[in-house]
Amino acid sequence: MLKLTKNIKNKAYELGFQKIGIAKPDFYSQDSERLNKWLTLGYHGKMDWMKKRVNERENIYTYFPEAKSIISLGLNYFHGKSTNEFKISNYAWGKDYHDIIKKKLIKLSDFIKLNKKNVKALMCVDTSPIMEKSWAQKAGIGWIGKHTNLITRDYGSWIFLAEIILDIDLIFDPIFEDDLCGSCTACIDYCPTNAIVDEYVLDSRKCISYLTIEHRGDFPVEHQGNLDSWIYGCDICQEVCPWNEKFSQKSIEDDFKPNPEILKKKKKDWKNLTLDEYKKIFKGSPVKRTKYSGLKRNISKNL
Ligand code: B12
Ligand code: SF4
Ligand code: SF4
Repeated sequence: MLKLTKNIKNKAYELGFQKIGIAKPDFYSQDSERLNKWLTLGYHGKMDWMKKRVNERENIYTYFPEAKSIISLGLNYFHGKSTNEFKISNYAWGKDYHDIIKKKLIKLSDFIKLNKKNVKALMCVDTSPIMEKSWAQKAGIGWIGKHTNLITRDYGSWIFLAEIILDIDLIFDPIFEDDLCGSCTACIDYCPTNAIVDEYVLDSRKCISYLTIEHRGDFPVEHQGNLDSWIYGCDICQEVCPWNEKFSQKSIEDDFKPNPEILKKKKKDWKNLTLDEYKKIFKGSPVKRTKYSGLKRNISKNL
């Protein structure tokens, strides 16, 4: 078990992940309670998919009854702060992380299967109904900050999370028990829409990231014209975090390198963005999630 655990970790580092830890699956009632409270308060907005599979999200055994170990992985994507007239979150400057990470997960899963016959492995990145930040914290990777993102000591919060859940035992890492936010409240103070309604609690309906990426159709009246120059996602609460100011490291992943077309655009270029240009610039990019119509809506709300 120890040898296999070590080999898996070495392979994950070799594949380019910066962080890896192993969590013990269990039903954690506190996570379940917080998730249900969040949904009851309507903080998920129109993300009905958060509600639909709540039974799996709140209980890993409903999603994967045979779960015995959860390998939690972190990939650094940081490439700098946005200084453009219209801003796109730095996680979306390059290729879509879902595709990049999936390829790495397949390689890691194949490696595990080669070392351990008949193992059942479930790969997750973002879209699976599990609470990725909580599992990363339980795997010892970092803590959940007041802005609700998972922060690491050595890369800040600019890391994507992914998991491989196995039906075999591995050696677990100790849970990251510390909360290193201390008395800081920078993320709450600087959020332009007061979306962090309480420490560690986000109301998506007020969050620019939700509005520009997940919300379909026109914006509710109270959020008209309050996008603070963001046209896809928002990085403010992460940019002002002292842990990011101190420990951010440039990503070594070629696929996350900024597309120069995105960074050189001025306000007027965005205003005149055509469908053909959109398709060309955002081929294989996360920005395709909001579609041409969504991006045009976000641009027009910032004009
Ligand atoms: C839904 C979702 C969103 C929603 C809601 C965000 C949210 N905070 O829940 C929206 C669209 C707004 C969003 C935005 C972003 N997202 Co998002 N999102 C998700 C998704 C799919 C589910 C998150 C979830 O379960 N939310 C439910 C709520 C209840 O959970 P929670 O807010 O984390 O609450 C927990 C804690 O805050 C804590 N808590 C609550 N109350 C209290 C009280 C106390 C006292 C304490 C100690 C703790 C505590 O307990 C809760 C349960 O553990 C995950 C992927 C996944 N499958 O997990 C990605 C994910 C969280 N997103 C991610 C990213 C990158 C972003 C953005 C940074 C993108 C951007 N730049 O625009 C922003 C960040 C905005 C922000 N400040 O959080 C990454 C985060 C990586 C990381 N290092 O943490 C994830 C993990 C995707 C991935 N695979 O990498 N996202
Ligand atoms: S992503 Fe932007 S709008 Fe959302 S909580 Fe952070 S600072 Fe506020
Ligand atoms: S800005 Fe401060 S309070 Fe917010 S997550 Fe970072 S350390 Fe925690």
